[in-house]
This record gives sequence, structure tokens and C-alpha cells, in this order.
Amino acid sequence: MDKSTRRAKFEGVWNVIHDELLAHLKACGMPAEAQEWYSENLHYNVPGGKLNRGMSVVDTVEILKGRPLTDEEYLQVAVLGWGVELLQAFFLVTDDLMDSSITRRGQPCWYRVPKIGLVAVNDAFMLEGAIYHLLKRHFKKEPYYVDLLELFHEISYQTEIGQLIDLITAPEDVVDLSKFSLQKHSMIVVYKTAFYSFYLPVALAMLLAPYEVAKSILIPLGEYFQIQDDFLDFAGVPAQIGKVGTDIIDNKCSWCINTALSLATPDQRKILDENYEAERRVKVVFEEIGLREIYAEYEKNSYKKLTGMIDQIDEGTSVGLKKYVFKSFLDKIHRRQK
Ligand code: GPP
Ligand code: MG
Ligand code: MG
Ligand code: MG
Repeated sequence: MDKSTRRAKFEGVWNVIHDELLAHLKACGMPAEAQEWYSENLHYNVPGGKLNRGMSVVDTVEILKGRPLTDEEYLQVAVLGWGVELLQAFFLVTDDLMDSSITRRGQPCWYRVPKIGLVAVNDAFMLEGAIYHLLKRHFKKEPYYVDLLELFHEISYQTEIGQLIDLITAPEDVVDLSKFSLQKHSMIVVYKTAFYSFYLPVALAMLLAPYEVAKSILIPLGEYFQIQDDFLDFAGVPAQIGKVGTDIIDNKCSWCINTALSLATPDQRKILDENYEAERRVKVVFEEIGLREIYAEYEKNSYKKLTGMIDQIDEGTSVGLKKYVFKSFLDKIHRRQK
């Protein structure tokens, strides 16, 4: 995908985020005037930049995962990217006030737009607040949710410390070059710019990627495991599996009956309809349909697919995942008879 397509895709998520933030204000019963003000604040200050910071979150997750993201994954990761852009917008709106700047991104600074003035301070707080509102909505269930919060908080704090030394080292009205040094300069730029612009996007991606890679393998692995369980309920030897299968008499929505339903002839379908719960006749239809062969085929493909996903893990990246962790899981259950 070329750069402009990637940008357009990332910008597409901005519309979703904007609408979500506006919908929340509306749900709180805020007057139309407040909704319009917020919408204008968001439009004016968030999406107009180069978007390098935000897009690098998505790019880095893709590199670490070693494959393009699904649409659902993309949306979630792009929310983090826009979180970085919202943080940047929060910083810029207030930085322009502190620096008495005139223009930003080719237009007047937000506080200089007629009728905005010092409301810009509150507008900036709302840009920051939006980050945590979005994180809660899109990541609350994730095991790394608190890590995300801590990272955004820590990086914000470091940037604010950087801004402090930037401001007091160069007060607007007094020239005092004796305060300057390249060492001081380095400290200012590392804290006010480098942490949030370069470290944050990659740190976010590194936080998320190992969990996401693990999930994308372990969830299908668990699905495979339960299909085995369903199959063994029908075909397993009780002495071996240590239990007598009851799925048919319990009328369960199992892999076996669903596979059989998808392949049954009208006659077989009738037998299944009339006899599900009555084990013997159903099992005869399962055998006729060739469930054992279908299962063997499913197992072969499933093993191949999972092995392929595990092989894709690049142990050289800093995601820190080892193929062996997943391979040992897979080998424990592959072709299990109990
Ligand atoms: C850029 O410095 C630094 C920031 C935008 C961080 C601001 C941090 C806050 C806590 C508000 P700059 O003033 O040189 O940027 P520009 O030249 O773009 O105004
Ligand atoms: Mg400035
Ligand atoms: Mg500044
Ligand atoms: Mg500058």
C-alpha cells in the first residue's frame, strides 16, 4: 500500500472517532452549541498535520506481527494512533498559547481564531480527555489496558517537564544566554519532543503486539481443541477419553451435528430431525456422512494453518515471543485421542 493510500485509510478512522466523541456528548444531553464547538475543535486541531506519529503506531504493529492487520485489528490499533495525534493536538494548542505563536499548520493558532481565545485552554483539556475516553471504550477489556494508561500518562508528564525547562530557560521578555548550553538543549528536546513523538508510538505498538500475536494463535488453537472434544464425544473410546459422550442425547450444538447438517441428504436430514437425542440412529448418519474422514481433513488443515501462523513469528523482533511456546501447545493436542 502506498503512502497516500495508507494515509487515507488512517484518516478514515478519524471520522469514526470524531463521530464517537460527538455521540458521547450528545448522549450526555449537551446542547447543540457545545456539540458544534467540540466538533470544530476536533476538526481544527487534530487531523491536519503530517500524521507520522499516529500512522507509525499502525505501521509498527504490522511489522511486529509480520502481517497486515484485519479490518477489526486495524480499527483498534488506529484508535491508539489517533490517541497519539490527540495528545499532540493537546500539546500544540497549549504550546501556541505559551509561545504566543501566530500560526500553526498554515492557519491561525486555535486561540487566535475569533471567539475562541482562552476557551482554547479548555478545548485542549478536552482533546486530552478524549484520549482516555477512547482508550476506555476500545481497550478496557484488554490485559494491557493499565499499561496503555500508564504509558500515556508517563509520556505526557515527561513532555510537560520538557516544556517547563523550555519555558523557563527562555522567558519571553528576558534574554539570558548564560542559561543556554547544548547539554541543556539536549535535555529540553528529548523531554519536550522525543518521548511523545518517537518513543510513544513504538512503545504503544510493542505493548500491544505480543498480546495480539498470542491471541491470534491461541484463540484458533482453543477452537481446534474444542472441536476435538466434540468429535471425541462421538467417536472416542470411553475407556480412553475417560467419559461417555452425551452430546447427542443432551441435544448439544456440537461440531459433529452441525457438520452433518451441512452435508445431509433430505433423507438423512429427516432422520437427524426426528432422532437427535436418540443416539444410535444419529451415529449411523454420522458414519454414512463420513464424519471421521471430514474430521481427519479438518485436523490436518487446522494443524497446517496453526503451524503456518507459528512459523510466521519472527523471533528476531522485540515482540519477545518464542515459537516453541506455541508449538509445544499445538503438539500437546495434535491428534489427541483423549
Ligand atoms: C514543541 O516545541 C514541543 C511541544 C509541542 C510540546 C509541548 C508540551 C506541552 C506540555 C504543551 P516548540 O514550541 O518548538 O514547537 P513549535 O515550534 O511547533 O511551536
Ligand atoms: Mg511552540
Ligand atoms: Mg514551545
Ligand atoms: Mg519550534
